[in-house]
Amino acid sequence: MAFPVPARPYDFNLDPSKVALVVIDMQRDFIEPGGFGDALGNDVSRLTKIVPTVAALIGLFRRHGLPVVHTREAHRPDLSDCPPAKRLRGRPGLRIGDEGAMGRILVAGEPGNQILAELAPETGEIVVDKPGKGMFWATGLHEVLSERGIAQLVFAGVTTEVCVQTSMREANDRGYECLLIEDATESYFPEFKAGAIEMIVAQGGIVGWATPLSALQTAFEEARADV
Ligand code: C5J
Repeated sequence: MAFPVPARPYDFNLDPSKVALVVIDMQRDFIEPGGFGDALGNDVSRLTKIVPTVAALIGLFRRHGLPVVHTREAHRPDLSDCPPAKRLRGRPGLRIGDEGAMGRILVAGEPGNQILAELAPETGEIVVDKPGKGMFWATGLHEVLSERGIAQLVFAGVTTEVCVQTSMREANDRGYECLLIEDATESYFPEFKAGAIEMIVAQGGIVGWATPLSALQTAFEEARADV
């Protein structure tokens, strides 16, 4: 049975029979020192801080037997799915495909491309390697979710204004209702995180809803007490 989750801009009506959790790009390249995010000059410690919250959110979905999707920003080793416009952008010390401290940057199968051990996918969970910022571009994920009757997505991961927001916008256009867990997402830039959340919930939830993990946990507990 669906139940309300207090959220902005108004309650999110969560239906456990239709919902999945999506954890975006919690991979070593973005979060650990020596990875791609670090090479771009970012303070990765901001991202490390959300790991316990993301782990608790994943645990909540697993305890309720609800589906969990994990994404990685990952390219094929021959980089045939990495447009030159993406590889050549900016002036980083390391580019996509270059050898870094944790193997080749953003290349599938490399150590730096792995999801953090604390958040590792369990057998049966969906793992998506995405060559773009959005999780639907060139992944076939919409078909997989549609087959399972998923119509609502709860979002976590990094970074809020890049891959998380892009994926939420893509999900919107495909008809999903989207709830972002505010303390389970992070950006290298606090003002970008805050701005992205405001953009998502503005205009009556033009992209979706946002709420802290505690509100989701309480809503699950109250829904169970009502049964
Ligand atoms: C970026 C991401 N920031 N996962 N990727 O390039 O947000």
